[in-house]
Amino acid sequence: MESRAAVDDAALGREAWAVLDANWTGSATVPAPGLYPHQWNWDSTFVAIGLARWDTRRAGTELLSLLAGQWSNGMVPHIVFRPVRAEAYFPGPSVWRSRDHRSAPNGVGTSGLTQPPLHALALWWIWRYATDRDTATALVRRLYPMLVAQHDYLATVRDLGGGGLAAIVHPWESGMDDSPVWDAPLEAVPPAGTPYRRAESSEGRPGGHQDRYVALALRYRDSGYEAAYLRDEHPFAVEDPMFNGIWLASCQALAELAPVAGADPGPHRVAVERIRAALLERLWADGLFRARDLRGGGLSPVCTIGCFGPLLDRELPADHVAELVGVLESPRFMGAAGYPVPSCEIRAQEFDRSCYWRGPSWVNTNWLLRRAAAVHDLAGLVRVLGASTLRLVRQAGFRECFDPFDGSGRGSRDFSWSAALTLDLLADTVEG
Ligand code: 2M8
Repeated sequence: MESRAAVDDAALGREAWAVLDANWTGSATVPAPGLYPHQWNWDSTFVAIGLARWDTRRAGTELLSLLAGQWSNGMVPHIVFRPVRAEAYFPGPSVWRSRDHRSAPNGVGTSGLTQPPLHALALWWIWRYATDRDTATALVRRLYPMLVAQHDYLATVRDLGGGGLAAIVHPWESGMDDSPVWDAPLEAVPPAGTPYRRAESSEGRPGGHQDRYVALALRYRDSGYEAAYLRDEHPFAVEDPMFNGIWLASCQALAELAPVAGADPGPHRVAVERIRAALLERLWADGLFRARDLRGGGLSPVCTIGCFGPLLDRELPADHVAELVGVLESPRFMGAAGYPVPSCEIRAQEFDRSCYWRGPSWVNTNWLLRRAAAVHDLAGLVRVLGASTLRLVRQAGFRECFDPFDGSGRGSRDFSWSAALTLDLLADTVEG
């Protein structure tokens, strides 16, 4: 494979900045040139995290422009469309028709789905590492009520199982679109019948479910994005451990940010306890957290990177932490991959080293697991995850994802979260 092993930290940092600058629109960062010409939700949270130690104002602008797309019911959409090349990505604004919906913002087109709620953790990161304290304080005060509204939406409209967790209603909401965890729940979704047309390259994407992705989006849209429809009729509803683990970590972040915003941290602590109890009661089985299909499928038998999401909870009981880390470090995940962490258990029938979210290693999930290791004081694991992630980008560049066995890059080049999180890892390395 293409090897750039000689790239030193300073050069790597400069290359990362060049990618972020090239993908900067003036108010937000697109995930990659060409393939993703709009602002994506969790991509922007990772970009904000990567910028946090270097440029408070730009990190804040990234989050603010995303939240300009927030719906009045609190939902933060998974895509905020740019008017330029609006239909260059499918499904574009003409499919989602957010402008026709009373809860959607005026003047900006968005999708009707959400993505993992990492926003409060990203804001905490900006606050924690601020280079400009006054800007960070103003930012926390401005964003705090928006994030409270986002969390309220998840706790009400999205608690479709009634057990205290938020359900995703489309694989796109997980951020791990093609994960084999969604294969079984998607079986219950009748395909749209209209062929999925994707202008861009689909290298590394499984073909099987595209029609069902579109069908799900259209059904939800045609219901008027109604909460009652989601509860009673929508055929896809899954409690995902990564989505909920991220939500819990964001509740912990809101509890710390609340005093900065002059608010009471108490409700966020209550939410943390509720989500943790629900994760343990509803998703824990056989030593891992597993996705629960609320439409009848029960707990997923497939183990993926998503199973480790609740490790982000710094108060997760120690025996659960030990079991999870045991699996993570075993040959099922890190132990048999030269370039960890594979997005799916290697021994699983569904594992595919080259297919999006079905095997490749990703910089963002590596970063999340490294953060999880840090909150549990697992210094060795923090070091390994940081070093192996930097080795990936040093050797193959800021690719979208990587082959877990030989480290070669897959998907888009000049991918924003790979570049941004490299900046965060480099800063940590420099700090020692
Ligand atoms: C991928 O998802 C989009 C749909 O949202 C797609 O496949 O077109 C995923 O990797 C997702 O996690 C990411 O946010 C998005 C943009 O980078 O691309």
